[in-house]
Amino acid sequence: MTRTTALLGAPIETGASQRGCIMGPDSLRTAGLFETLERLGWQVSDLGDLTIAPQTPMAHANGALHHLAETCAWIEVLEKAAYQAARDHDLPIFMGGDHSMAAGTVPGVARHAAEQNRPLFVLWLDSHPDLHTPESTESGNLHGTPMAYFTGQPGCDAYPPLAHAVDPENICLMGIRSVDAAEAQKIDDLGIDVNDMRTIDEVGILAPLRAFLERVRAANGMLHVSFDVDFLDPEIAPAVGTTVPGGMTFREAHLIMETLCDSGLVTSLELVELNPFLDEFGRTAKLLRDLTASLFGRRVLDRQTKSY
Ligand code: EXY
Ligand code: MN
Ligand code: MN
Ligand code: MN
Repeated sequence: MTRTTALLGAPIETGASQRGCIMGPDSLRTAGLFETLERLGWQVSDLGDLTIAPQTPMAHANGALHHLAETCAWIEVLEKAAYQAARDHDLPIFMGGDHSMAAGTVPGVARHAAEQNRPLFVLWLDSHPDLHTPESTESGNLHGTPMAYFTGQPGCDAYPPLAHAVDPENICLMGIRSVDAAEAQKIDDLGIDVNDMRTIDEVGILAPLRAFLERVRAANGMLHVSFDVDFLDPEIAPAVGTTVPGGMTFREAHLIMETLCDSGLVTSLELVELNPFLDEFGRTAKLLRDLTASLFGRRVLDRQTKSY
C-alpha cells in the first residue's frame, strides 16, 4: 500500500536570535522536497504553512526572554496541527522554523501516540540539548527550551499546559557539543541518553542508534525525529544561526537516515533551524532534501548491505 506523508510549514523565527528561519519551509519546497518524495513512491500532500495572530507581549520574571507570547501561540497552533498530521498520515514532515516549534510538534505527536496506546520516543539530532526552561535561559532565545517543556520540567509555567509529556527515558540525543551549565545539570537529573560528540568519536553513530531503535521496537513505540541543521558540520551546512564546529559529516548523517529508514520505525520528522538567509545557493536546503530522501527510502543500490 502506498505510504502517505504531508509537508506542514511552520515559518517561526521568534525563538532564534537571528531572523531568517521564516523562509525555511519555502526553501525546502524550492529545493524540491515534495517532488523528491513523490519520486520515491510516497503519496505527498502539501498542507501549506501555519500562521499565528499578532500577539500582545507577555510579562515574565526572566526579563531576558524574547517573544514569549508568540512562542505560546505557536505551541498551541502546532500542537493541534501536528496531532492532526500524525493522525492522518504515516510519516508527516514538519518544516521549520526554529527549534522552539518542537514545543508544539512533540506534544502534538505525543497526543496521537497516547490515543494509539503507544509510547512516544524522540530522537534529537542537534548540537544542543535545548533543555533550558524560560526561567533558566540566559540568552532568552526560546529555541533553547523545547525539550524541557515537552518532558514536563518545572519552570515552564509560562507555556500552555502540557497534556502529554514525553518520558525522558524515551529520548536519545545525538551530536551534542554545546551544553550550558543548567542543561548539563538537567541531563544528569533526568538520566537522558546523550551521545555527545566525544561518544560518537569513540564508538561511532551506529551502535548507539541501533540500541535506541531496539528499545523503540521492543516497546512498540512511535518515533519522532527532530533534526536541527546545526547537528551537521558547518562545512556542509552553513545555513543555520547557531553553527558549532565538529558536527556530523555528510556520510554519518546519511547513514543515520538510511538506518532509520531500514528500521521502519519513524512516524514523524521535523527539519528545524534552516535559515535560508545564511545559505549558499540553496546548498543546505538541498542537503536536507537529500537526507530526508534517505529516510524515505532512497538508497544507492536496491539491495541489502553486506554483512562481514
Ligand atoms: N544553549 C544556548 C541558548 O540557550 O541560548 C543555545 C541554544 C541554541 C538552540 C539551537 C536550536 O538548537
Ligand atoms: Mn499516524
Ligand atoms: Mn535545537
Ligand atoms: Mn541546535
